[in-house]
Parts: sequence; C-alpha cells; structure tokens
Amino acid sequence: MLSNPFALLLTFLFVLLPAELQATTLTLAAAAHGCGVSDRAQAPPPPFAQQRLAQSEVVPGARDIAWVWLGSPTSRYPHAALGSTLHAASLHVLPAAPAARSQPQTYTLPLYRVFEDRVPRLADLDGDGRDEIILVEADALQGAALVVYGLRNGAVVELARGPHAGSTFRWLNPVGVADFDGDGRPDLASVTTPHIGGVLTLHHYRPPRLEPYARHTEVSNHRMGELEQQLAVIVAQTGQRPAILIPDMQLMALQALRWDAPGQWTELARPLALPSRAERFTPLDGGGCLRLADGSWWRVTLST
Ligand SMILES: [Ca+2]
Ligand SMILES: [Ca+2]
Repeated sequence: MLSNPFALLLTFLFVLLPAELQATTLTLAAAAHGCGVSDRAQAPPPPFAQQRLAQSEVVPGARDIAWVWLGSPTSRYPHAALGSTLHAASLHVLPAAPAARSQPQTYTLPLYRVFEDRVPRLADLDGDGRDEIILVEADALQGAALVVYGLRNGAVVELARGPHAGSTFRWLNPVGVADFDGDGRPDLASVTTPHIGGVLTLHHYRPPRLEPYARHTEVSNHRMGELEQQLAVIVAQTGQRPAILIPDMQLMALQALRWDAPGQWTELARPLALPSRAERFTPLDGGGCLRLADGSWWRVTLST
C-alpha cells in the first residue's frame, strides 16, 4: 500500500522521474600503468626524419601521407610554453606513394612565424580520402593560431587557418577532431590561452578559414612549460553528439561538455574532483586513461 505520503513521494522520485533527468556521471577507477593498453607497434620513422625538432613526434599516416614531422629548429620566438624556446620553422611530409620513389616535401614558414607545437595531427577533414595536417603556428606579433596543411599536387600547402590568439606569446593547444555540431562534417576543437583562462573553442573547417562557432571558458588542457599536450579527450556517444572531457583551470577536476542544439553547452555531469593534478589524458572507449602528477593511473568513464 502507498497510502503513506512519503512512500508516494519516493515512488514519484524514483519511478516516475523522466529518463532525461537521470544523471550522466563521470567516474574514476584505479587502473594499471597505461590503463593496461600497450602502445601500438609502429614502423620506424624514415631516415629523413632524423633532422626533426628535438622532442617532437614523427607521425605516421594511413592515407596519402606516409610520415609527417617538424624541422628547422630556431630560437627566434623565445616562448617556452612547451618547455623549450626552440621551435620548428618547417613542416616535412613524406607522401605515401609510390613509396620507393617518395621524397619529403617541405613547407618553410616566414621569419616572423614558427610552429609552436610538438605533434602534427592527421585527420581527413573534408572526406576526400586525403589527410589534412593540424598544427599550431605562432606569429611574432599576433600569437598562436590553429592552421591546417595538406598535400596538393605533390606539394605541402596551407589550406585553412583560424584566428590568432591576439598577441605575442599567447598560445593555444588543440583538443581534436569530431563532428561537434552534428552537421555531418568534422570540426576542430582547441583551447586558447590554456594557462591564463582557457577558452575551449569549436571551429568549422571552411577553407581558407577555420571559423569559431562555440566557446566555453574556464578550462585548460596544458600546464605551462610541460611538453605533454594531450590533456583532454573526445567521447563518442550513441545517438548523441560527441562529448569533450576536459580539466578545469587548475587541472584538478574534469568536466564533461557537449555542444547541443540549438546552440548551447550541456554540462553532462557534475565535475569530477581529482586526487592529484592531471598530467596526461588519452582516449579510451567511453572515456579516457588519466595519469596524475602523483604517478597514479585512472580509468575515467562517462556513463548514463
Ligand atoms: Ca581530406
Ligand atoms: Ca560539424
């Protein structure tokens, strides 16, 4: 019998509560080193890449690009956001085919610019079967900008660029690529000024421009002076737009954000407090693998 008014109230709360009000949660579970995921074996980089910028990654591709890396170290932009004032002045691309005759193609920046980045990112942004290369450039007067390059007719060319961060030594750090607004086309996410009030920004890829269309303040995906650039993950959600799991400004909590129709951020879960500062956060199905400053590893899951 539910004659007791409290019992009726409880029935309403727990049985009749609409499904959409049931909380999505972010949970943390202690994990083994690397969350038990071993690094995939990778072919050795080509000898050409030995001249790359120190502490930068040589990245393999699976489409029209075999390898991509950064070169021509220079100290002409003395900003140590990534731990060193040395930055790359050139981008090098080894085309995929015909492999035996393939020679690296080079794109050299003008003297007032550098790549303020340590890892070229590959993604097919326009669905034409060729990879685009996503990098952070820095301009001596205007600061960093997100820029997209590609191989066209055998040469490396600039395809699109976003707005600059605004002034010298203002930096930004990419988050990744996904269709955040559900229009069927991949978009780019990055965090502008992650050290001084980070702004998560979503961009449409509309060559020759990257056009910002959404911003969320008070996040960060980098610690000043650290080499590590991977501190936020994108989580695919069945029947929904993708979510972004990203630290707060202190790197001591994680937020789950989604850009929903008609044009607003949804905070999918209560922020998840961390027992120590986030140092590296890599994607896993349904969440990510988190390494904290105290050396511990955690599996983060976004679940409904
Ligand atoms: Ca493409
Ligand atoms: Ca889109």
